[in-house]
Amino acid sequence: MKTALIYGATGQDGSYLCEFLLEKDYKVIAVSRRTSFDNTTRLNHLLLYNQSLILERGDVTDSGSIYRLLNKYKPQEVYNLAAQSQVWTSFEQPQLTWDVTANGCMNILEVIRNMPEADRPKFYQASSSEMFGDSYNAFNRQDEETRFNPQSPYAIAKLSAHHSVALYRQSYGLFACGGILFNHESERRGEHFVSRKITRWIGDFVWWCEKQGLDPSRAHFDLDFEDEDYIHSNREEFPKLKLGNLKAKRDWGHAEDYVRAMWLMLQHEEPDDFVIATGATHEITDFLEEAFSCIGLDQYQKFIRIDSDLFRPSEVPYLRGSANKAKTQLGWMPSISFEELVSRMVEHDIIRSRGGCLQGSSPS
Ligand code: NAP
Ligand code: F7E
Repeated sequence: MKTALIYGATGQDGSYLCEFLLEKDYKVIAVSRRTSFDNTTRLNHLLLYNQSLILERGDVTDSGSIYRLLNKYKPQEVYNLAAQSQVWTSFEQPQLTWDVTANGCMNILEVIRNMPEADRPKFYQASSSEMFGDSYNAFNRQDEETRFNPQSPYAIAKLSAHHSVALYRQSYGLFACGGILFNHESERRGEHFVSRKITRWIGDFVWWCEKQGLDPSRAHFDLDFEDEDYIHSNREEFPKLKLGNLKAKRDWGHAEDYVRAMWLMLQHEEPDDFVIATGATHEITDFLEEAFSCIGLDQYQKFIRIDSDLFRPSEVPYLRGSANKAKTQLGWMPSISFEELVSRMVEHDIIRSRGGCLQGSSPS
């Protein structure tokens, strides 16, 4: 039985990766940082029934704890998904972002480098399409050869970690891979990312309508006042969805597909970097249209407000990846379409707002 150790196991990708590896018969060490409130909501459905999943406390900013865990379990594979992963937050907390997202990776690499060669695990680093910033190639895509031009403290920290992985691979012969993953979402996505913010709002809006006996797809609302912050029914009001820049384009896939790619990278004969993306790009407005259409509404414009505070000091305007290398060398292909991704998220959040209990879902 192989052992894998995951930093960032409590996050969106971490929970899907735990499921994936358990299905492949791994013993999985899920590392979670200490918080004052339960942060294992996305894992609880697995922790309850699975003997092969072990929860450990640890933090990537604490080298001693990394040393302790890697030497205790001697895993064959280590996945570093830990990060301060919100781009917007990285502008407000750049040093924390650097400590966790850049130094955290270096701390793990250093522990692995200092292990006896026979004990060294293979290492996966969660790199990001944000590293490309505003750069793309002659085919209007980003691939492994595209120049990096990071546009946020988050992207700078990720690029530093990405370069560290390449350096340790070349200099010390570590089996270390950088997965340059484009945006991937899911029913377990953090609630401050734009996709989930939209689908959570829709879930709450549907619930608000149902409470009053209204059909959300029918025009029961007073929507004449587009500059107002609230939607009015004859009895109650509901806050509109506040968003920032709707013009940015993202290449969105589903996290379930993307964790498979992480594992495939570590099964490849040579360590390398790979772009993982769907190859399609959509504006935030496309996501809105698709999500609102799931509840029979075709005019999302009337339900949202643009909030200038949500614009970033610097934006990544256009992401569209080319995953040809992963397709040919790893046999990886995405299986979940943009439309399916959006409808799964909307459906999930409607049930959740109604008070339904869902696997791997966060409670707030
Ligand atoms: P996420 O949901 O925000 O998960 C991040 C994880 O890191 C959480 O488990 C978090 O713990 C943990 N963490 C934060 N600080 C830590 C620390 N000091 N020590 C140990 N763990 C710490 O992110 P995700 O969407 O699953 O993404 C996984 C990784 O891929 C991240 O590194 C992200 O930057 C990167 N990435 C994501 C995307 C995407 O579109 N999702 C694309 C490219 C790259 P808590 O649960 O306690 O907060
Ligand atoms: O923003 C715009 C925003 O926060 C997407 C992380 O997983 O993917 C993610 O980073 C776009 C941006 O994700 C709101 O300006 C408009 O253009 O969902 P997001 P992100 O910044 O692309 C990469 C690959 C990662 O590596 C990151 O870890 O949507 N946008 N209005 C908004 N974004 C947010 N969050 N909230 C809004 O209200």
